[in-house]
Amino acid sequence: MLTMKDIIRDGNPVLRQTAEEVPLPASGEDKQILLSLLEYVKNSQDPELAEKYGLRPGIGLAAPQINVPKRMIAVHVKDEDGTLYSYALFNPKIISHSVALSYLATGEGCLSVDEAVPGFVPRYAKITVTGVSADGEKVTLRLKGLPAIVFQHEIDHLNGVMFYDRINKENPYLAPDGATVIER
Ligand code: LHY
Ligand code: NI
Repeated sequence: MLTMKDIIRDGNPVLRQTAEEVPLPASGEDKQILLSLLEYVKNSQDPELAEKYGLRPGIGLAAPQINVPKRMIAVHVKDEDGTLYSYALFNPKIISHSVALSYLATGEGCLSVDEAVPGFVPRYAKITVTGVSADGEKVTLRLKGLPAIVFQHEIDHLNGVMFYDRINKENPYLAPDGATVIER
């Protein structure tokens, strides 16, 4: 079971690497790693388990954050209607996206970044993501709102990008033109 001591912190070069594609069909070891990412996120949202093991609550996690430079992510989050998006994917890819942008009103945080970094993080408002589940099924997801933001945050980790790289340096709270604000 993963805990905070397994999570690599900002400054470690693994977070700036481009992660490798996972060869498919996945090995048993890669499947285990993938499922452990999802398990962390789920456990971290359970108040008893989070307290017991000192887990910082999260809605997404990427393999480089546990020192595995491979293209794997997990997301466990509800949208504004209460629909749960719970996915663990190998080789997730944004195959198309809107021109329109959105951003979280509260900004973003990261399980690998201990301090808060203030500012809006521009993201695509809508994305289509493909990937492969732990069972080897091809998955295609059309996402907007918070789930779209989390997937973009996690896929960024696979490309060595941190959320604060996307914050405007001169004016961190500059709202992108015509962007939708997302409350969470
Ligand atoms: N997890 C963040 C978390 O709190 C993801 C996140 C995304 C937070 C968007 C806030 C906004 O679950 C990670 O840092 N995973 O990489
Ligand atoms: Ni992160």
